[in-house]
Amino acid sequence: MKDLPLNRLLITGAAGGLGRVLRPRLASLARVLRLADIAPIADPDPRDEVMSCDLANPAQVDAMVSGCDGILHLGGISVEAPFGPILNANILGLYNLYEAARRHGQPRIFFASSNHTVGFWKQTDRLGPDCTFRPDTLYGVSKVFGEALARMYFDKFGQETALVRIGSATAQPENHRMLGSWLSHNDLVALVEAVFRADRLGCPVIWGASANTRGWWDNSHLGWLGWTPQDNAETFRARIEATVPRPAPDAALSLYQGGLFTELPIHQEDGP
Ligand code: NAI
Ligand code: 15L
Repeated sequence: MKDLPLNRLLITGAAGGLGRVLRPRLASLARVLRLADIAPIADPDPRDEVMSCDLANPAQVDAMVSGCDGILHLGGISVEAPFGPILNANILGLYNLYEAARRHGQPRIFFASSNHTVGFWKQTDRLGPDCTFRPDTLYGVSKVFGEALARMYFDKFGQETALVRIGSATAQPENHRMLGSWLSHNDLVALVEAVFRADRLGCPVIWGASANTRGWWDNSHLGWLGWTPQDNAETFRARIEATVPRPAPDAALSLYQGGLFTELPIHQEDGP
């Protein structure tokens, strides 16, 4: 375990939902946070560095990664979308990021992958780290690409990455599906810290979920990481039962781990 493990931690997607949650809570990880996004970043801390960067632009990505010894990669398209933006941000963007990392000392990477890499597994299935991918969207497919790319850079060059298949990282679980998929903000912060404080990381698959009684994912291969989620969506079950209509048993929200994403169409560039 390292005390202050990093000199400069890059946070991509820093203007996004999780970026805004995590930024103020990671001060103990690095001397400097470098915040990057294609969108404007509101209210940075005065000690933070702010950079505008399109992940699809290799020169901008190179400058963004230069001088960083850790990368929290949150940036990109985070839901289903037409293939063009996904291709640019999540596929070309990942390639640009890993090539820049290779040129700049191989900073450790926390890759925000997603449960939508395995979304067509049933909620009655229990998954370990070696399960078959069953992506439910082009978005999920792009995260499968990201995991495969990271694995190749590890096997070929020793580039360390945490492949974190985040479930539903919200302040509280919001529906019946999230009783299985929820990742609390506190547990996410603790996971980011564990990933960057570990002496050695390698390239593990990590299920990004709290200790949910109704969870679907097995993290028992991660004893060495020192991350023990503390929260449990079950705490909110009574409120959800009382306030959120229970979906029909044969509805996607009840059947599949990826929920409604399994039902989404292939979005066209200028169509629905
Ligand atoms: P978000 O959509 O709020 O934030 C993503 C950020 O990436 C945005 O600020 C956006 O401007 C930026 N971005 C998009 N295209 C870009 C480009 N071409 N170049 C540079 N920046 C670009 O997403 P959120 O919720 O904060 O999630 C963060 C990451 O975690 C995403 O990669 C998402 O796929 C992943 N994730 C999130 C989950 C959640 O529950 N919030 C669940 C599973 C995965
Ligand atoms: C994700 O991958 C998305 O980024 C997020 O917006 C949620 O939809 C989450 O998965 C989820 O499955 O709840």
